Amino acid sequence: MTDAHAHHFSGRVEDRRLVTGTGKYAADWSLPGQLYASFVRSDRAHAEIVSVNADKALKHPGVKRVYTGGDALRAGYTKYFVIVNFPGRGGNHIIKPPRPVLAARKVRHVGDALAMVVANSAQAAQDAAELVEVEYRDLPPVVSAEAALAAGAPQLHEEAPGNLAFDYEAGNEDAVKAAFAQAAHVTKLKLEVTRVAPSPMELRGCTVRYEPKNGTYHVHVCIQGINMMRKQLAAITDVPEEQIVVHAQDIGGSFGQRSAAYPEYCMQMLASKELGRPVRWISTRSEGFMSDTHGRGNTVNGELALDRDGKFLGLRLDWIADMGGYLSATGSASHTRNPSICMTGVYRIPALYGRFRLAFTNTVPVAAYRGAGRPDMAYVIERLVNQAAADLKVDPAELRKRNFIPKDAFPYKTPTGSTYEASDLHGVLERALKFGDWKGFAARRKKSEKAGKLRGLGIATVIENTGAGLFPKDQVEIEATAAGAVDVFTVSQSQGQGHETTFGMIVADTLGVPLERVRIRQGVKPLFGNHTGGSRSTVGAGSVCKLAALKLIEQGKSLAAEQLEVEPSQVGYAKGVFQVHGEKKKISLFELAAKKPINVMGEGSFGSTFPNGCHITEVEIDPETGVTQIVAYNAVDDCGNVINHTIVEGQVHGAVAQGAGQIFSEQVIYDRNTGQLLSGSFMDYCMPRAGLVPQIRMQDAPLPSVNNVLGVKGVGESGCTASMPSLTNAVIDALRPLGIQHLDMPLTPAKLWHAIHSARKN
Ligand code: MCN
Repeated sequence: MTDAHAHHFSGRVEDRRLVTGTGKYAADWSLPGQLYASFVRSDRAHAEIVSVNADKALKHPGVKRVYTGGDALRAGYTKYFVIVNFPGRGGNHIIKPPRPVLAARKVRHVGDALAMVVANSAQAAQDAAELVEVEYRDLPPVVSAEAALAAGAPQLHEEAPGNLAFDYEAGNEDAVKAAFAQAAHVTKLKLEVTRVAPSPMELRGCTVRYEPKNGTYHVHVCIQGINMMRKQLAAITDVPEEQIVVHAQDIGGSFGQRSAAYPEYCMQMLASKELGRPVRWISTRSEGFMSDTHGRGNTVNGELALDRDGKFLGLRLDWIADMGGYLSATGSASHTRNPSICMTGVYRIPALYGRFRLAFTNTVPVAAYRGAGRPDMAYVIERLVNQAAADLKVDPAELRKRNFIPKDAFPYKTPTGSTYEASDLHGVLERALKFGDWKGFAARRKKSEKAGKLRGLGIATVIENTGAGLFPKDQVEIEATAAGAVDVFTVSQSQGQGHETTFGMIVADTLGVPLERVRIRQGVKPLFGNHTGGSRSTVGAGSVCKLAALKLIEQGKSLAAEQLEVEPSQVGYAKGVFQVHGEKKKISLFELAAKKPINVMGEGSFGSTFPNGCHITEVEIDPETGVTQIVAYNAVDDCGNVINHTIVEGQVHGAVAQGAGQIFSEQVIYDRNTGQLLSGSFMDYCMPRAGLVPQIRMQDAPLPSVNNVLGVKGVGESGCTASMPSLTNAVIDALRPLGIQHLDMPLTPAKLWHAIHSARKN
């Protein structure tokens, strides 16, 4: 490799390892003597299991054992963990129907696993799985949440009458009623936030080894953090957390999807213990589509009340979320409390009320997906605001300005109980309007018109909460080693976010040592702390990296003082060297560590931070084909102090691409009559291509958070939150002259072509 290349790869610490094929992913764990599992999955959306006959499969060469739902029931693996631990409307509690880790009496979605074959090779396991004979008694399926909640719908779980898993509310219903009674105008929209398949590059996989000596399960799996995985596996299997060791090195993307302890892993635990050998399973992509959790899936009726001057008076939402056939750990919180935290958006809206109903349907369970409810909420608010601007014939940027929470009102307590710590919404908007040349749009639209194209201008001004988390504090351990390295131990887990670089930078900067000396070690020590999700890692674990490094300096000072034979108070520290004030006597951090490693534990807890931003976009639609080109994407984001701009920009690019993918092409589709998954491969599930988002320009507008020592706000998800409404607003802006007020995502060429042509006929 030439120096020029070496320099290129030095952008992120982890990149050389990852792009030279020396990363270690779930499928790279290969254990001596391992057996292979393959799952038999339901080909029906909803059915009773009459019988499962494994006779032929058991006779297949190499097969060790076939497990069925009865084994899952006998083991008692029917409970699970969900984050929702708060009551809903009228004090009701979330309903958690039992879910045997292999379906026992009923299957509830296509892909529901009902048997597991364990064999000497993956091939034998797969072949034998096809020999398992299942007799079903079909039941009518229901695949949309609205239909599932309607009277007379097929019932999924006897514990959940009417398929209602949870009825949640936020805000004040009476205050909203009063606000609407005062309104000069009410804008209404019914909005669909479609169901999507997160589709990380790495396939899901797990290898479990049971250690009989101490009753410990070693679980090698793709995760977002060891603690969340252990907590869930323990909840399902009743194995104490201390007896579950989770191993993971590199994760090939997750986006919320790898946070769950999936049923397969629990069956592998059972089998590895019983068979006395490690059991490995690596998903195929088709299995992934029907068993990895999906994201979003919300149907929302929204109403915004305004006064004569265009001031927002109240917002009312009737929100129905599709949970799929079973509750996932994160889906229920992601579609109730999460969106309600930022229900006021960036606006001063005195009265808010949202009712959130979670429905069971005969589909794959839904879990957190990049943004976990916040993009959905931002989409709803920002679509309503643009529609209100159109209704009142006001410039959408102007309407926003009139309603922004002013800078001097921060910290701002919202009607749903959040406290936004610090934002400069007008400042960010003004910058974005310039960056996106808002004023010059009319001329550009004319030019497009001449070329026979419909041009639209989109805007979204959004805010979301990042940070906090399930575990009330984060711990980080730092050790300056005899070998001259600084090892940083954390239980957060990068899935592509570049923590080895940014956490390394935080520690290196605080200690004043070169970045090359710092090594981030994820999940190898059982510390307390949160997994990587909710864009919380930098706010949480990142801040603790700083605190721990400061502690290391303090501890180093007393050790240096002993060596230099002075009082600790006489020792100063800079750039890796302890020196006596006003004297030449000194010792370096690594000289000191060479005598004895210096080890400290840092910890801290930090509240939510509220990153915000304004994304201004432009699209050009060809009315002859319905094809949309994103011709400009200008993002201004306030994620507080920026640790590494390139990484932040990369996070925004990636999330914008995911948002654009959902708006223009991605969608999980089930057949309404049969419940079959129609988008079960990349042939019919349309991932965004690079050409969809040709150029994203991004500017930082940092206003430091006051909630943590780094002054950071999270950034990992904000690109989804802003891009979905901004791009939709751009498309609708292009179509509005034809009388089109709204179209639901995905805005495919076919959908746009039909809309344009039927509008022109009328
Ligand atoms: N960062 C920074 N300065 C800031 C804020 C963040 O330099 N002010 C850096 C961080 O140090 C980190 C990255 O940006 O390297 C993202 O940080 P943060 O916002 O703290 O988010 P997390 O690290 O907690 O990542 C979680 C977030 C989520 S919730 C999803 S989903 C998501 C995402 O990150 N999944 C991803 N980005 C992803 N990126 C990749 N490549 N793969 C995924 O699965």
